[in-house]
Amino acid sequence: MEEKLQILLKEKFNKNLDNCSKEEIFEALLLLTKEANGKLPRNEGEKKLYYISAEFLIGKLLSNNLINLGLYEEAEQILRKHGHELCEIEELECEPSLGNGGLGRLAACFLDSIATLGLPGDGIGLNYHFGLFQQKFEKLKQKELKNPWITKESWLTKQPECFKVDFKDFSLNAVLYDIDVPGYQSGCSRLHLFDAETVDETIVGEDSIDFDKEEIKKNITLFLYPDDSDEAGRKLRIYQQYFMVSGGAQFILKECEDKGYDLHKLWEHVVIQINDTHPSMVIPEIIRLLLKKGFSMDEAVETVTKTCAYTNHTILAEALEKWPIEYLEEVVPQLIPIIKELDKRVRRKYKDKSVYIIDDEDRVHMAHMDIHYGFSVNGVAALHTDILKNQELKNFYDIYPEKFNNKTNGITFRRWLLHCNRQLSAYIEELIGSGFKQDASQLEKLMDFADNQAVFHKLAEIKREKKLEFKKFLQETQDVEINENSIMDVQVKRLHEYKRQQMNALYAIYKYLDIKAGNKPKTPITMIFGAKAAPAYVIAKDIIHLILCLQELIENDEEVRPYFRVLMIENYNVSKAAKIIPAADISEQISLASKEASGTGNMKFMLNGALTLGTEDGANVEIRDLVGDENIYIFGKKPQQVIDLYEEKGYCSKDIYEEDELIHKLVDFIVGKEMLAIGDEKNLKRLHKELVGKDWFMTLLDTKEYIETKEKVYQDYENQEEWNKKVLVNTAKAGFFSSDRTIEQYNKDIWKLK
Ligand code: C3B
Repeated sequence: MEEKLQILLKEKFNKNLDNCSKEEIFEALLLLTKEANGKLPRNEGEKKLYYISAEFLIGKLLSNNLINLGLYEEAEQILRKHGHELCEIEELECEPSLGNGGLGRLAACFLDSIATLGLPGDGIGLNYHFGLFQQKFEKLKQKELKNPWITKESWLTKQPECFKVDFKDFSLNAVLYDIDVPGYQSGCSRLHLFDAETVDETIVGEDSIDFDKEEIKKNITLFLYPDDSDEAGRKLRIYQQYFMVSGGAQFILKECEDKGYDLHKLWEHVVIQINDTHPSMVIPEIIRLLLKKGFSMDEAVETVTKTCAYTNHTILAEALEKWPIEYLEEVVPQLIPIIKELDKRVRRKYKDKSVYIIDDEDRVHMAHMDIHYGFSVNGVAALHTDILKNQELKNFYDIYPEKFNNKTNGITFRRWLLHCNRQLSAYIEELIGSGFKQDASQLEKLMDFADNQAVFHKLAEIKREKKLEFKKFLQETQDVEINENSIMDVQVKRLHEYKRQQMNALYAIYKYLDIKAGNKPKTPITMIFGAKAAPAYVIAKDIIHLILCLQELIENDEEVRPYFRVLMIENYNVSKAAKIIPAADISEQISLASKEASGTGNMKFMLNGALTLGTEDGANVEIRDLVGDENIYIFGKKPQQVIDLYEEKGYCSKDIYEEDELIHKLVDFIVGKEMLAIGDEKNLKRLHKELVGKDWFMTLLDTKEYIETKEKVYQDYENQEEWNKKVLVNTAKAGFFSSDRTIEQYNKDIWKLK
């Protein structure tokens, strides 16, 4: 490898490892890695999976590729010999921002596992030039900027194929850019990203993410989920979705025909996993293409239904897409007769209006189309799937019980342990050998050390080392200094009211006032937030403002600051997650029970030895079942209680606010004189009004119990021996949450690939 690197440096820059820059090493390593990826065998078979998703939050790739190729250690040693550090080189890579949060990151973990398990399967998505926006804090508020990540040294390889995609008034050529996905000591899969050559990056200014939403040819793949608060934004989203699925459908059929397979037996050679409803138009699009090839409608419908499977990732109404049929008519009129025919077939069979595809208001329910015309419907955690079967999609479950199944999410341990926590990974290897790297369930062997003081001690030492690394990173990037001896209490995830960052902020107010009243915590506490809010989500942005105001208040308070700090990380993304999670002691998973479909951050924290403080929601429930009640902190109302409250309209935040003195005080602090002296009255008052007058996600319902439980967690931290025992159990029991397990289950129950 050293020789190869030297040759590359010589050829490209006329330099060698001793006199080249970090940037030059990065480029040479990228070329070397790309070449090594290219030499891997493609995972092939009689039947192939296409995972279609509007998001693939892949993160930086260099180090993970090196790990999977088995080249990381060698590269590290060679560079060190010549005075370079691989961990510094990897910082130079731009992070592709091709996803929002959990759903996109899950898709990336899945590709890693598909490749690792040697399954024939690829991803299909879009090549957003500016991806998800970059977040800046200005005047204690979120500001959005574009996030260009494609450079000449990127992983994308342009393919010769291109496909014509027709819209009502014009057509675009869908060009393919591919990224190789090497498995861990295995073959290779591929991520295919569609793009249009007409896209014009110059229509976006330097200082905002505004652009003309109606210039579709120029903007189609500029941004991920542009602000869809207005009609032009929503239509652009339909353009994007159709661009992806039409390109994807043509590509899939072409691959199938090129291999000489009969399209009448499509399902024997192809399975399409539809990742949430964003790619749902692939169903009518494939039908349309098959009709053009001479299929009868019955044949086309049967073929597609045996080929497509749908994953549901949320029960939030706002995320279950329903497109007005007139929008679809304006963008893709060719699909309308097909969608109407699909709806007609449903109406002929079922009287129950709630299962129709087109409703009384002429809106097309994308999920309904997926369920009727796909062969599998899965939720992403046991609780979530139960809620789908018994509540949200009950009427569908009654019709098609055989289609419903659960696939609890997972994460790739290559990125979320082997790479982000090399120290912990090395120590685990010392204790139980290297088998866990191939088979995560072997982590369970750590239970043999559940009473071993020396092991606890070492785990604590590694945690402190990761805190120090994180401290250094923050110093360099955000110019703040944190205390490595403090408890790191972390909530990092997208900002949404149902995830209840506002409840954590209310706790921060509680703690601030408590310290002011003279109750100093034994061990200092650092509360860390990281979250982007959708640009048009007003209350979410108000919550960010509140947190930044609290941060400011405490930073300037000499009395409180040594004991308690609030810190919001700017532009939280995959790379930052990899630095924060290994340093965390407490993992905040405090969504309103029943609302978080699964969560995957919860799994990353657990694996890295942080204890969960969470509600009975999503995969938290499965974490608790695995580690036992004594190794997790669960609080709050249960899912069924919450569901009942919604159904009976039995929740009134104002009553709690009026009746509970403490809650009243905490909520009013938001608009008290300290805060108004720092923040923007308009934002703070709006948030206050929302909490008292509406509080749709029931923050105040659980606040009291949250405060009590969190106090207990901090107290328990003081007994380090007991604490580190819990830490060990959490890591030991995390094996179940490997995405390799998840993918094996998808394959066994749904895909059936060889
Ligand atoms: C998320 C859910 O909110 C998470 O609970 C879940 O763990 C992940 O998906 C992965 O399944 N989700 C998301 O990130 N974006 C959506 N549009 C819908 C769900």
